[in-house]
Amino acid sequence: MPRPYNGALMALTVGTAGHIDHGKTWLVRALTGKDTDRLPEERRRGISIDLGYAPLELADGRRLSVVDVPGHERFVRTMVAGATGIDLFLLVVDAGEGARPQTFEHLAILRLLGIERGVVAVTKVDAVDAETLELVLQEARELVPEAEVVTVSAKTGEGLDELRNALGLVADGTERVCADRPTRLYVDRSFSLRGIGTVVTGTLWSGSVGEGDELRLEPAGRAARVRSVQVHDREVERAESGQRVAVSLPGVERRDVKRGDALVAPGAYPVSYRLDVSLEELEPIPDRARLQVHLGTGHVAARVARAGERWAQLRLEAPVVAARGDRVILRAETTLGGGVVLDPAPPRHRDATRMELLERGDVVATIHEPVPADSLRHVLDGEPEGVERAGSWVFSRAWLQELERELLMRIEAADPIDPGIPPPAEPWAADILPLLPFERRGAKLYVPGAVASLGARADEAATLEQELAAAGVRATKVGDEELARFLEASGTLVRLGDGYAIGADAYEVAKDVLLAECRAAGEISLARFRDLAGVGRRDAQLLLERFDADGLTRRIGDRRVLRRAAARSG
Ligand SMILES: Nc1nc2c(ncn2[C@@H]2O[C@H](COP(=O)(O)OP(=O)(O)O)[C@@H](O)[C@H]2O)c(=O)[nH]1
Ligand SMILES: [Mg+2]
Repeated sequence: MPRPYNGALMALTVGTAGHIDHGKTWLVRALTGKDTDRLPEERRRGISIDLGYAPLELADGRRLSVVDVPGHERFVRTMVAGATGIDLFLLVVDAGEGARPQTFEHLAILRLLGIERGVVAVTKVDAVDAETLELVLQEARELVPEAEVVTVSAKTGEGLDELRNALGLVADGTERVCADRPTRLYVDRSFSLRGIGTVVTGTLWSGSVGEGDELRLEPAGRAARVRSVQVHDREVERAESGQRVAVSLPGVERRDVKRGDALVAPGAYPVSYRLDVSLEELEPIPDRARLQVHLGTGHVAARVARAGERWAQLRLEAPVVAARGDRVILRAETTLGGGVVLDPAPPRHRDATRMELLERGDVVATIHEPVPADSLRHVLDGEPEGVERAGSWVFSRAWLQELERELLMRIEAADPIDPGIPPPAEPWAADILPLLPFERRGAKLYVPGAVASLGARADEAATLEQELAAAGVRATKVGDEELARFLEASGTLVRLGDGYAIGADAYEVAKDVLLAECRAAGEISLARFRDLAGVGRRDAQLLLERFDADGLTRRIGDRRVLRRAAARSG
């Protein structure tokens, strides 16, 4: 049985930074005895979660973990991936060369990620004269005024103790700020081991992970059960945030998980195509700029929708898992800037006012129209206060009052002949409309007790009634369908097909003709009804169709018979 490993000892991680060939890897090797460029045995086994990581013993026995990243591109990736796992920087500057482009860019990225504490090592001092060294030291102090600058040589070992002490000092004042948040780990590698299955590695950003945990791989939404957990190559019962871990997920296929995926507590984080961020620009980032958003261990193409002076909505080509407060790095050819996530699953519209409120932490003030209560979990700790709730929706009192006013205005503008309006079709309608003093009748909303009235159409109605009376059983075309419907409901007329109508009395007359003939002869034809009623063929046809529709008659070929109910009654 492997001895349980107390990972807390490794809780603080130092990330190296600096221009290529300035001596980072050599310095890490001199400090730790571990060559982070060459780990052939572990590489061959392909299971090490510690690639690039080396333990650093301090004079007082404390240990730090140093991560050294080969190559410029991998620096960016690893820094963002470790954003909550890297606590301190070790910026390495070649004493013979001074700061170079990647020195500046790495420093900018560290600042964008909020990694503010660290040490500058001016190295290779064995190879320069005092004058050169003094110039480079001067430059380093100006570049990173907040950090101690130490001179070292990996070759001679000069200054290594001072560097360890300096790292010990900054470590003293540093506390890890995470993470009673739910479990989140971004996958940096995944592989398959015989007899074990799929294993993923990464830095545990928050929460903990232990055997038997039921987690989820996002954005695919795939369930993942944890069989075992390793920290620095040793089995542990439970790993804590900030640690580098390897998690075996036997139920997951190797091809179903890739770098950039997030292993999270189910439902704890949104999966989203949009991020609202507050921007920090190294270069001006224009509206609609296309760039890469680096977040966690992945990056995704995005378009920038700027809002106000300092905010933007990042519209992503693929969904990501993020949380409020996450840092992102924005890159094209070079690093353009960074951002702090204000809302990891914002509404579709960019809204500078909302972003400003979110940045100030005034989440409730951003709530106006209904949002799913669920969506607030990601920007709010605890329950929202001072807002209204209905069903699963949260909204402001003011919004509800506005809605009521608006609906009332629309009802007042509705045709008095049917003084209702179609209700809002938004998903919240079913939960929220019952709060308002309206009455639902059929498909429409009315003021309670509202009755239809002719309003301005009274004259029109009177004229139509005269026309209908004069026409008798002959059909009359009625252009105003609403008026026809109203007059039918009030018992004045009966509507026929094609926009025709006849007076209600005439309809009764025609019906009597039909009933009498059918009872006598058992059936009636179109021609016979036409002759008996004394109307034209078209009107006869329209009337018979209405009788069919009223359930009086049934059509058989070109004849009609009474339905049973009609045959029995009166
Ligand atoms: N003279 C001298 N050369 C060094 C020292 N450290 C590194 N170098 C040289 O600089 C090269 C690059 O160092 P390396 O650590 O690989 O740089 P990295 O790209 O920053 O990791 C090495 O191959 C050495 O030749 C040092 O302390 N003194
Ligand atoms: Mg290196």
